Amino acid sequence: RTLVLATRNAHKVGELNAILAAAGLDDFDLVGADAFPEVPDVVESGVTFAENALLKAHALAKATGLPAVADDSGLCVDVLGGAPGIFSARWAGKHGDDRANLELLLAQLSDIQPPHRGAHFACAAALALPDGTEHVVLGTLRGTLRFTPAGNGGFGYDPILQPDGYEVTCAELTPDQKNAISHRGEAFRALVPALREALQA
Ligand code: ITT
Repeated sequence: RTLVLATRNAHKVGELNAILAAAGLDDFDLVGADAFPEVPDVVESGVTFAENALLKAHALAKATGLPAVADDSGLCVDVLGGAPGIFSARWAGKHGDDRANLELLLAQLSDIQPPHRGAHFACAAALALPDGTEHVVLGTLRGTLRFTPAGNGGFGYDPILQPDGYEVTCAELTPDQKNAISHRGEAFRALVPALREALQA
């Protein structure tokens, strides 16, 4: 059985492989969107994580005739009213420039003192089937934003988010530790029953 992963973000692919394998879902081939270069990227025109995840999953399921999963995710900062949110990957202008995005955000928050530095990661995990059937679930990870980055693990804003109940940032956790508590782990574990059904069909 083949499941198509509607993402070009290599960090997400790595985390998803580990999350789904740990959930006991390892009897299928996970193929990335890069295996279908003829399928154009969708415009992420939704206004929520769920809408964008569904747009990405449906586009690939329709184009390939295979079940497709997508992840739309980001960091939502309390004092910024939830920004960067769905714009997290291009907050500083250039899509996927993690370092610039993180530095701009830290600069914007330089005057904000605890306890006003609360934020959460959010992830919408979507599954779409070629017949148009869809499932979407959300996961979150709540924490506090540091003033300076710490750690080399993970990606994106991981070096500045310290999860509630931890003294380290997400980038200082091991991959397994991060996946066990992360927004992505929570969302994709909730999607597992629908994934099993789709893969057995
Ligand atoms: P695809 O659309 O191809 O999946 P993308 O990187 O464009 O890849 P998104 O639009 O969902 O994906 O943006 C996700 C951004 O949110 C990502 O670039 C990070 O800045 C941030 N982000 C998401 N999950 C994160 C995590 O686990 N740790 C740190 N930052 C994360």
